[in-house]
Amino acid sequence: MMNNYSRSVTTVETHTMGMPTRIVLSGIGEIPGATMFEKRAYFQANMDHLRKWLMFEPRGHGAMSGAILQKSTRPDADWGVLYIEVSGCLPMCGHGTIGVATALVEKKLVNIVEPVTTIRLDTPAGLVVVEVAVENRRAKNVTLTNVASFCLGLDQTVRVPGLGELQYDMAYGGNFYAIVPIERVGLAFEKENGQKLLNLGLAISKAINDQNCPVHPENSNITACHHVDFIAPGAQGRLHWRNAMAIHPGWFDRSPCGTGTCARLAQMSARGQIDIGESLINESWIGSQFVGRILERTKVGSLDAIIPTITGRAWVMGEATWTLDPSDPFPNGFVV
Ligand code: PYC
Repeated sequence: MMNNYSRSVTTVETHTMGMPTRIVLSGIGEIPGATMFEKRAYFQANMDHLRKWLMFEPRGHGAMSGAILQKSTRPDADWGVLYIEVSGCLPMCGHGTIGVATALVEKKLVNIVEPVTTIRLDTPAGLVVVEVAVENRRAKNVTLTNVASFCLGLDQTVRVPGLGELQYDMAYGGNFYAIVPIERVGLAFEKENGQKLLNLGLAISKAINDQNCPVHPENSNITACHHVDFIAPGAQGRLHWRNAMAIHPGWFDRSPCGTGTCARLAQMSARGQIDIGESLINESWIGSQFVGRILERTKVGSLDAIIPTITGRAWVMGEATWTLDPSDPFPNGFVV
């Protein structure tokens, strides 16, 4: 017990295009497991109270997200990362990776090279290589090369209670995404429709998981869809899109969603709508943007896949020490 507190954790607080990442630097220790995927499984089974403590109210909020730094489990990476958020532990998180890379540079936790610092991250979904533009020791734009992303199925059909039959595409970019043109649910991309879109997103992902649950072809432990991507055209031509990313248990990503942008690139590639080297401008519910590109084509099992890159930026907002008083009635936080 330190200073009468039963727990003490230090964090760097960043936001990536509006979306927070609370990055744990110390206080959690080494999570057991030989790989980051095993560490994620151990954490989910034995340490999930720490996620709730850091993500839920009153320390977090309904759209909170974070990352726990670990020693890398592989010789070719600099740091290991476990992604946490209100919905659980993600295999991979794009905005979180941009936040982590920015914090590693600004806290000088990697060897800094100007104008570009390369950081190799060991994530539960695989190796993610990040290039951070650095000027005068400060992080600017971040480009990450994500894990192989693929389209699992085009024109899938699901019966959604209260909505009827709905067609969607299912794609993976580090998490599974159901991609739905917003007009199919009869709503415009307007703030006033936010709650309706969130409710529909939850109903759609539940129906998909009940009727046609997606499973990663190379890792059957990566399964289920907790993200529904309602898409609408943007104003700047065929490669500018807006997205309302509805995420379990009921919030929109404030960033354009990095893994969602990768899934969208894979789905657009499967539809012949984007080619290697072209730039997709993906815009979030709050108007912030990532640029996504296809670096190369590959395979995941027998499926056509792509290696995508995402470019965005994060800002350090502060640092914190989070403590737990043994008499605190909400040691695991709460959800309203
Ligand atoms: O940026 O990959 C992402 C993400 C996933 C959930 C929230 N953000």
